[in-house]
Amino acid sequence: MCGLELSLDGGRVTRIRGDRDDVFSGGYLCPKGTTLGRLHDDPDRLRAPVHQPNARSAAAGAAQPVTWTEAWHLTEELLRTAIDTHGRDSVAIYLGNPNVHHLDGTLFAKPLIRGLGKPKVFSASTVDQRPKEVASGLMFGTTLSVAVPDIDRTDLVVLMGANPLESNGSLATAPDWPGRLAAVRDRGGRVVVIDPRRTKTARAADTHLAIRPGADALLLAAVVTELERTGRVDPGHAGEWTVGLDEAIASLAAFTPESVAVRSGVSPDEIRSLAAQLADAKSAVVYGRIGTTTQRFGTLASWLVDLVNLCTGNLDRAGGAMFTKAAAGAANTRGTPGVGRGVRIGRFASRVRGLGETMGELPVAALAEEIDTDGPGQIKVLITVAGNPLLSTPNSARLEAAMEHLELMISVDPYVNETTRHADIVLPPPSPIQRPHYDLAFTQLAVRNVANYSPPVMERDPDTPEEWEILARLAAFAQGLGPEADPADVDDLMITTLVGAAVADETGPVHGRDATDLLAELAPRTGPERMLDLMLRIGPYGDAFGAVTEPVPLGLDEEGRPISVPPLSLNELEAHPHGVDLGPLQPRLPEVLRTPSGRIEAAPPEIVADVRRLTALLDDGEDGSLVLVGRRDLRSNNSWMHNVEVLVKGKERCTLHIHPDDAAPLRLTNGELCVVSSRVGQLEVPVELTEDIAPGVVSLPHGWGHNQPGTRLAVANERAGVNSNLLTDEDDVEAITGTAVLSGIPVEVARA
Ligand SMILES: Nc1nc2c(c(=O)[nH]1)N[C@H]1C(S)=C(S)[C@@H](COP(=O)(O)OP(=O)(O)OC[C@H]3O[C@@H](n4cnc5c(=O)[nH]c(N)nc54)[C@H](O)[C@@H]3O)O[C@H]1N2
Ligand SMILES: Nc1nc2c(c(=O)[nH]1)N[C@H]1C(S)=C(S)[C@@H](COP(=O)(O)OP(=O)(O)OC[C@H]3O[C@@H](n4cnc5c(=O)[nH]c(N)nc54)[C@H](O)[C@@H]3O)O[C@H]1N2
Ligand SMILES: [Mo]
Repeated sequence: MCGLELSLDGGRVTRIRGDRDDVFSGGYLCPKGTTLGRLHDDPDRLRAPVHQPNARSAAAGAAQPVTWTEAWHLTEELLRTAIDTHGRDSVAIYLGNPNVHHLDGTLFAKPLIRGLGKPKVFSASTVDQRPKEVASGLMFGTTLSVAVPDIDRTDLVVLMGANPLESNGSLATAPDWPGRLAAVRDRGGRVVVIDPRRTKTARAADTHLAIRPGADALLLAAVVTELERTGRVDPGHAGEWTVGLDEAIASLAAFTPESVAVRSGVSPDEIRSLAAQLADAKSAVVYGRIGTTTQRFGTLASWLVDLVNLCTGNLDRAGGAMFTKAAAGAANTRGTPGVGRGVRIGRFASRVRGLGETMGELPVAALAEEIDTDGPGQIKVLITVAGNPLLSTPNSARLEAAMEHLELMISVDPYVNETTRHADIVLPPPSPIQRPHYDLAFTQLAVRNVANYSPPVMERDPDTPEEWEILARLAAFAQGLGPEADPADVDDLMITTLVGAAVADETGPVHGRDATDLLAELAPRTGPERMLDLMLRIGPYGDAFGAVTEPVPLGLDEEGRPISVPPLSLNELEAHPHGVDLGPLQPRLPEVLRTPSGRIEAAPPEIVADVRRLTALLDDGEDGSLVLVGRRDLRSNNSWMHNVEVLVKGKERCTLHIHPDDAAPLRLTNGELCVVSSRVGQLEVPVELTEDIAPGVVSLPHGWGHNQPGTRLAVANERAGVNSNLLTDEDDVEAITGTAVLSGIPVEVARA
């Protein structure tokens, strides 16, 4: 989402800078953005498919490059045979994080899933944000109706379980968090960070509260109760559109600043002060991120974040938590404004453990058992797209062992890494600078309404497919259309279906128009760009294929003046390479809602039922053992940018952070190796003593643990680190969504 300015000389990137004219990022850039050229040039990045015969046997490692034509024939045959032999219900797909970083994955994962029949779908979302999506879905009606902090106008921001100064934020798209947080303080506002670690973000804040891992729901529940006790509950205009608020507040009566203090590690005075500050501030917002979602009370904590914002009158107001209105692809801009079908969960369950579905997916914590447990419906065929689950999901050792039960594995990925080394065939996408970009996912979570499109900067290598073509071909193969199947047919079918749906949609801007005319207007574009053009044109700022000719009103700017924008289409975005600014976030209630009641559901039954489990936590005395949390650092990106030298050089980063008070009785000194063990596994890692972590808590970053046999990652393998998910426990999942608990894992630490 940061605008980049690339300088090229011949076929090489010679410099990358932040685009100073970018309407959103204004020249800001993080170290990863500057390395796209190196990523492009990385000799280990696959330019051609590889075939790995016997990938999962002891004889693995014999990777052979093949031509694309060979790859299509091989893949088609392997997939067809496997489906014939084991049936469609033996097929699973794992969608990794970068699928939401480009149009191909965002738009063509669905046709691939359909083509496969009814595969078991897993994704990185159930080791990440699923609790927030479900809480938002149940409250507001669609899962990406995530209220984001209006950081540029707020007077008080409370960041929980988030370290945007290292991560650049998440579920709140805002280039330049350092600058934006500094601006809050410069204008007299305050920043509060709630994190067991004194992070870079915490050091830049006014207040840091070192909470015990997993206690966020307790703390927030006590804030609600305190607001109620002091007569400070006032939802403001959002109240008109809310049902169940009294019930929600009543369900939390047991949680008081006193009752939660011991378990949360935050004193009653600090909790009361936090509640008072939130109520007193002209505007305020609580923002919760991965520390609040990948934990035992993730959905409760995510719900409570919005409940506190609601109770203090900060939901849907400037400086509070607001809803982005994206230019394309947002479910909360489709259909009848203000009402919808809402979100249901648990419509089916996993075979072995009976974990419920969310958003059509099963929790990835159940992936290994679905592969290694015999019986009807056992997974025999696994397709991974842009994922590295062997480093990113809990109890990696079990998943690793499960691999040998697979009959076929196909990976779409640019690297032979810890996961894809097990694939029979790896199909690589083009590099990031060889593809167009529009961020369909993260524009929906942006702290300002923006739209920005960039064409490919470099041509693709001759005869290599775009990633959407790979996904479309896999879909066609799975449907039995043969090795010569044309991905363009899948694409044409998709766009015809989408246009058909648009003209049939009585609530949409092109209802009743001739589909053939619209398709002609979208020509000659194809693929994701054609779909994007459609989505923009029927979107909330769209030209509706010529039906809208006047500027589209955007509400009011920061000075209260009305603003507008020419109607959008992809042509319009192409004419504005630095992006189109659609103005500050605007109040969207009740139009944003898609709940059946047409109201904010403040007390969704699925969530309120889980409060009982939280009550039990009050009496859950701690046994004094250490608990493990994660961390991110600026020059990293989950597991996959460690092959770029400038991002990994320097001091070892994969270390166990431990407080000196905890290290002393264990006789651990800085830099020495220790053994960390949990219920499921153990590992050895260097110790780093630091007072920046709360006593009783230790921290390891994730995404390391390279140097596995058969991988092709020369740089990463030199600085392998250890895989923290050897310690996380696949049986430890959040109750409502099945999201893996990655934070607050009981561990033992000893000298190696
Ligand atoms: N212990 C612990 N575990 C965690 C986390 C944690 O905080 N602690 N965080 C979790 C989170 S938030 C996430 S999102 C997950 C991530 O989990 P995953 O998505 O499984 O892992 P990544 O490391 O992001 O791997 C991305 C893969 O995509 C490939 N790739 C990169 N670009 C492209 C592309 O354009 N196309 C294709 N096809 N492939 C591409 C890379 O080579 C890599 O193999 O990890 C989770 N795991
Ligand atoms: N540099 C870098 N940037 C990234 C990524 C990366 O790997 N590296 N990954 C990207 C991805 S996929 C994501 S999802 C985002 C995540 O973005 P963030 O959510 O900002 O991620 P983290 O930096 O892991 O911050 C989580 C914080 O939660 C704290 N924490 C752990 N347990 C608890 C708890 O129980 N309660 C509270 N209150 N805090 C807790 C941790 O100490 C940590 O500081 O980052 C994205 N950006
Ligand atoms: Mo993530």
